[in-house]
Amino acid sequence: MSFQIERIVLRQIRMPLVHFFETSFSRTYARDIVLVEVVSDGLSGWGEVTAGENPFYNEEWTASIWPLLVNCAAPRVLHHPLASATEIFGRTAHIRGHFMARGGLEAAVWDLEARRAGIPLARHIGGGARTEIACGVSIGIHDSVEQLLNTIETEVNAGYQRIKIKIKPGWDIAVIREVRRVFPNIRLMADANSAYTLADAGRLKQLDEFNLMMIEQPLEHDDIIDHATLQKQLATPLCLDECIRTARHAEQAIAMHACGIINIKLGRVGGFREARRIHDIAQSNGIPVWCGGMLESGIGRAHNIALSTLPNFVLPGDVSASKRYWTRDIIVPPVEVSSQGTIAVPTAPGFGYHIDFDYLKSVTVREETLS
Ligand code: OSB
Ligand code: MG
Repeated sequence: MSFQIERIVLRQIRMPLVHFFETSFSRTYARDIVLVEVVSDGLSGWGEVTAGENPFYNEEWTASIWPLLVNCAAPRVLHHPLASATEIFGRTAHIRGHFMARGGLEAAVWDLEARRAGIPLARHIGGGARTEIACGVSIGIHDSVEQLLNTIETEVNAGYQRIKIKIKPGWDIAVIREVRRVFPNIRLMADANSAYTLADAGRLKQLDEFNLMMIEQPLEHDDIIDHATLQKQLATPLCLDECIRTARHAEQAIAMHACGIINIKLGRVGGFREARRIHDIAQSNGIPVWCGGMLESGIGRAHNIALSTLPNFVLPGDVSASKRYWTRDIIVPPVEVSSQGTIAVPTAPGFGYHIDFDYLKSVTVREETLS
């Protein structure tokens, strides 16, 4: 049964992080997040735009989202008869890049469609076979190794199934050596967020001795070819994040043996349609995937849980408990992680949590209704 989006409500929220999060490219103390609500026939679907506060992870940032959605994406979606949420990706495909802005809108329509069908989002996207997902944590760069070891101990004791630490030149070999000395048996990986070049191959090769599950995106954010050259020199599998923006990129990276693993982020690839295509291509080539995170509020977190129920999400992802980031989340209940390091997949229609409208209102700094 076809439907139309009658109204789109954009909201920007501002929420402080419990603890700053530092990557090789920046330190974040508070998040500025754009949320997308789509309305049809008295039902709402919700999406989250996963762009950061600065255009440092990729070219998008909080300030680029609003004009992109208002001027370019929303007019292509409002009041058009839709047979299915899969059409949204194509309706905005004339826009070059800006996958996070488009993906937030796309995901909202998937959520709406799941609610119209009265089924959980996980099932609606073709997943939902699992009742729980496996969780890891992403741990930022700390001021000292001692503090980092404390954080790792906290997360291991909380039950998380793998630990990812952020690295950059000068916060890499010696730090990982110390982490391995103290935690010889944990499932451990490192994420460089493009902080190295091929000239650092010798340095990266030294990481082979630490039995890492993978090294994530060591080289340029838009590179696949140098990663293939590097992969030949390393025993440790590379995992690609930033440079896999489309299914075509995934195909090319796999064909070139540029990686052994792919991190799929819903926003980075423009939503569920492309995320599923990348998932399927990886699966048919024997490449495992896992779900990455972008310090999401509960809405983005819930979408990541749904995505993680697809069958080839076989490695623990970066989808973790709300309380690691927020003193209070905008959804109720917050996302909780069991002592086994798992999240129970919600069974209610749509993304499966309730929005805490009182709290949402109190953190909203900008709102606009498009109709
Ligand atoms: O590369 O995975 C990344 C956060 C911001 C930008 C990039 C990345 C990250 C994370 C955080 O690693 C994962 C999370 O949301 O917990
Ligand atoms: Mg990453």
